[in-house]
Amino acid sequence: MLTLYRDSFWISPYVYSCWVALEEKRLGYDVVEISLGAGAQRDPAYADATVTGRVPALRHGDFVLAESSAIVEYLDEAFPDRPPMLPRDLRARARCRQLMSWIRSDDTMPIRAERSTTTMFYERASTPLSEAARKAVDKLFRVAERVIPDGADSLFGAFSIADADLAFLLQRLILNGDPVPERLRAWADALWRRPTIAAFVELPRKPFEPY
Ligand SMILES: N[C@@H](CCC(=O)N[C@@H](CS)C(=O)NCC(=O)O)C(=O)O
Repeated sequence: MLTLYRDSFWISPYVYSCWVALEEKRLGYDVVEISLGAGAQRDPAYADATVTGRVPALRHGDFVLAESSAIVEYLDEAFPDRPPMLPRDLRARARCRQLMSWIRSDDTMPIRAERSTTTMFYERASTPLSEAARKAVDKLFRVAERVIPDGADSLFGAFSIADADLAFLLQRLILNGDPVPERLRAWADALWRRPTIAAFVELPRKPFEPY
């Protein structure tokens, strides 16, 4: 009943969020590759079905949805008996949504550009961070310090998709050898060992072809 449309190299952070949510919920699903290099996201059938023609997308029966945050929230609501990916508490859920949006916002763009996901799963970055990226990193550390409770392994008392998203952003730096405060590094490394997340990291990947 469920199909995840994913990028060819498993390097999309947005595919990652959806895949982790599907795995955490132990939902059965098929996977269909959309080759961004070949422009498959612009194929009329895909573009029409997803409305916005972006990857990832989720098919559930005859309903197709794009945008990773919308997909994860849909999965929570469509399968309420499975572990939630957003906290059930009203304010924690709002904070989780805030972090999901912020992690995808312009504030983090220099980090995402200079420590792209190819540097996580293929070849490490070879250039130091620019001034703009260092400022973005400083803000990321301030945000992470505020939201990660001391000694806790998750932001809201149980795993949520914001844990997965924030750990992924921190791992862009950690994996590339950029300095990260010890508390944040330990937190992100512990999440990187979480079975669903470790399974994503270890997915077989074909050789990368730039697109
Ligand atoms: N905000 C979207 C971002 C999705 C996104 O940027 N997808 C990229 C691949 S990682 C894409 O579809 N690029 C091709 C295009 O926009 O034509 C989400 O959270 O799902």
